[in-house]
Amino acid sequence: TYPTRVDSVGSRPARASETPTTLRIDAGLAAWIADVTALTEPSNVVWCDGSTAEYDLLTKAMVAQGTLIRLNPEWRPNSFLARSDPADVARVEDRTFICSTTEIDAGPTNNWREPAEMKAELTTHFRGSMRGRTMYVVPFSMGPVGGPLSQVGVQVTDSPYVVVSMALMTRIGTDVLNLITDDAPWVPALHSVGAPLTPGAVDVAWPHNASKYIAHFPETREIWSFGSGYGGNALLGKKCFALRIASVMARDEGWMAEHMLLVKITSPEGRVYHVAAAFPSACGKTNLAMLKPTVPGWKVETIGDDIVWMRPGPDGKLRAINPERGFFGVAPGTGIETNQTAVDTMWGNTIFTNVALRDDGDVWWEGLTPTPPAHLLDWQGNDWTPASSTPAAHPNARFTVTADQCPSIAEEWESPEGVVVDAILFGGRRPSTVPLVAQSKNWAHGVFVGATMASETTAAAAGAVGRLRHDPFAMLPFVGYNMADYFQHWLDMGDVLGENAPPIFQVNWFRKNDAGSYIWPGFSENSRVVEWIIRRLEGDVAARQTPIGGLPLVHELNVEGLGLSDSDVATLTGVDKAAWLAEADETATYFDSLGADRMPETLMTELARLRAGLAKL
Ligand code: SAT
Ligand code: MN
Repeated sequence: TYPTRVDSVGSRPARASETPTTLRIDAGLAAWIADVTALTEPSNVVWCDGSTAEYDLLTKAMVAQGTLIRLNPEWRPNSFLARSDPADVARVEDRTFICSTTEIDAGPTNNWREPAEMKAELTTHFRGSMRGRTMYVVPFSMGPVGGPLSQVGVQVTDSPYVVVSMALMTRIGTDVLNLITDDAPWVPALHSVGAPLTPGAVDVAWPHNASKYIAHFPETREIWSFGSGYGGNALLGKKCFALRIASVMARDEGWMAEHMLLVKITSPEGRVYHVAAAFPSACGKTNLAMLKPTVPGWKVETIGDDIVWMRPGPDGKLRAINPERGFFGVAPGTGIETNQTAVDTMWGNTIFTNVALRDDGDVWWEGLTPTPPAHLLDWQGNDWTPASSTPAAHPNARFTVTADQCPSIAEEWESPEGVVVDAILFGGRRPSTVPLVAQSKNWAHGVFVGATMASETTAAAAGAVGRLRHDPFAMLPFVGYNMADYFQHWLDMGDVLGENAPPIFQVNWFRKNDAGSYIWPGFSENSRVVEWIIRRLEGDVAARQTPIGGLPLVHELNVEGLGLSDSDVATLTGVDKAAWLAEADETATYFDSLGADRMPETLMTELARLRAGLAKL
């Protein structure tokens, strides 16, 4: 048992002896914890065991403190609402840093800082930053504990909200602690909300610091995050480890860490396929991961909704796991009409952040139900009615829940060796140019398609929404090294995989017509595109070869009953030559901005081929 199970509010200084005595603690870990304790000066240190009792203790304490509101258990058992500070609601990309020794290794797409300088600067912020607070030590595993594709880390945090969120999103606790040894690599992940409490001071519901730093040290595989309590900035197993640090590990070790969902698809004939798909944040990954097909006979089951780690298996085929344990999904737009499965997943044991509170003690957000309740408290706790001019929920409001509650979860979702990837999809929000679906000509062309992805920005990151930006592989904010080198790594993986490399498809659910409305209904109807893709894998349908890839023959794409006009279908399955020529020019400029000397020759050749092909149309 742990000697420090208490969640004390005392101001007793932490002592090194407060580490669990009945467990074997790796000497390197103990030394790091001692250093961090001396630096941040918490009043208390708790080693988290990952038990239900611990979770309950923390949520109770947060309810008492005002950080969490317990929802009406009749509607939403063991569930809570957190209201963040309005200045801490999304990832802060301009405060996210890749600290490699040389700037060129971070590349032009990342904010770079010299590692020693960044550590010196951050040390001044972390000094005493946990005063008056409890420091939690959270050993966590990304992927099934002990699995061949899994990795471990230890997050230190002074936020109990982060601890319970990590408990839902990753595997935490004693099992993982036992894996941390001198000779096995683990990632130290230091986090503080940066709001020390002076004796007698009253805490706020959502402590944070106006000065935020999300810093990554890819060469030493460390994370230092300061000043934010928001998911993507503070749950360090997620974007910071499973994408930014893991992308560097993956490059060095011959695997891939990607911003992808992962699904199992069963055809009417009972054949099983696994598909990984990259989309930027808040572009429908969770909805596609939980797709309820409208096409009879098809079944889609969920494996992951945000991050995929892939590695060639002993048979040479690409195998993938979801390194996470839960979903941190966007609430607004997730509803009974768009994603009933997600709604069913959150029946209980869920933490909601920045959604609205109903008078009956349940939650609501835009899109949950077609009609809003007559009265709510909005995400900041203010009275709200349907006549209000502001949204009830923040556009980046989130639900946090374990994946095993998902009715569509696939039985193999926790398979430690992963599932074989049969196809890879790339998508984004593209109102123009990009067709509904196109099959890449080969791996190199698929990598070109991934490298040239663009999407309209969303509320998942602080900043303007709806602006088209390049987002290669949906990894723009998540590649922990030079983007051109990352493209090269994708090309290298194709060489390793050879004929086992899965086919790549580009998809776009967001094409608009001249009147500015979406042409494609999306959501469940995306199963029609999934059907076409699987039929391509099976060789059952043809593709019209064009410079942008293989497009569906109009009569082989199932649009029955959707009420699309012939011109709509032509737009969805056609090549807009002028738009693509402009896109090619834009791509040339973009590739240039990534460093002409570093860009893989193969991608420059693909661009030349695209231009030559378009010229002949
Ligand atoms: O970065 S988060 O994990 O908070 C969500 C996202 O932007 O994909
Ligand atoms: Mn994401």
